[in-house]
Amino acid sequence: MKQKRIATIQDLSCFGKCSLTVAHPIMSAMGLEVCPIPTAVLSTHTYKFKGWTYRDLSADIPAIVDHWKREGLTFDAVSTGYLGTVEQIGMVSDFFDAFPGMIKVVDPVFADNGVLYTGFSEEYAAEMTKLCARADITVPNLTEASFMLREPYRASGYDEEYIHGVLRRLCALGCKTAVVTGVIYEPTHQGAVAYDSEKDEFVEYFNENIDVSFHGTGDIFTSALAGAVTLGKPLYDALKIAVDYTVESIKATMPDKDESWYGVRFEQCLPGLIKSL
Ligand code: PXL
Repeated sequence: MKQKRIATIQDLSCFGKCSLTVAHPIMSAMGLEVCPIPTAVLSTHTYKFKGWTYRDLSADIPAIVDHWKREGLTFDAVSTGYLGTVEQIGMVSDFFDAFPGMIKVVDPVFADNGVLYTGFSEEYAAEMTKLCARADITVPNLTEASFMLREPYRASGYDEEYIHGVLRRLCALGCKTAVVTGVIYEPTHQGAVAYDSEKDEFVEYFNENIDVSFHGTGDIFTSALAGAVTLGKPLYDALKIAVDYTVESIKATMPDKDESWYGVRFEQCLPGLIKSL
């Protein structure tokens, strides 16, 4: 079988495992040819670190895309994550136009725990919502979903009917499949729930709920999910692969609980991820 090729558009944070430093190794380990477009270079990610550097690479993005077009390259899929600016959201949208027919996975990455990430505005959230509407699969957490739908954020105390409603309303914005992560119906279990609007079908997968918060786990989940979908896995299998890998990575990091914001030990769990394919 021909090797699958995925483009991934997000920042390169030199320290603190997230965005490209997790997406690239994870999807490579899954057997994909990974073609990164780094949107910015930062000395660290922006969560808890102070005084980080930020080199905006926006000007390079259209030039890279033009060159790829001239070379006649094609992609089976594209996966996007943290982007710095509204302008970059427009560039990703142009990338979608430049290479039609790819599977488009968009993780909005602008908020968590009820609030926007540092440096992000309501305007950014609204523009990102439009990009998610163009996706085959969008992967918000419940905070991002609430911003996208302009509904109040519910941290807990919701039920399946509420989550299914959120997913239907996300797909009504335009995306084919919506996946919400971090769903907890009962305190012992956490997982992801998806709605495939073309099949009018809900799919869910839960694993144990480990009551800790580690940085970068959203990017790990989305990388494994995008990799699995690009390999042609059905939605349920892709959710299971991504949830189980994220949970294993969190478990492996328990000895580093006090540095949970550096990122998780996803590297030592790669053999298990490969076996799960
Ligand atoms: O994990 C998402 C992410 C990606 N890139 C940068 C970040 C964050 C979250 O804080 O700061 C630079």
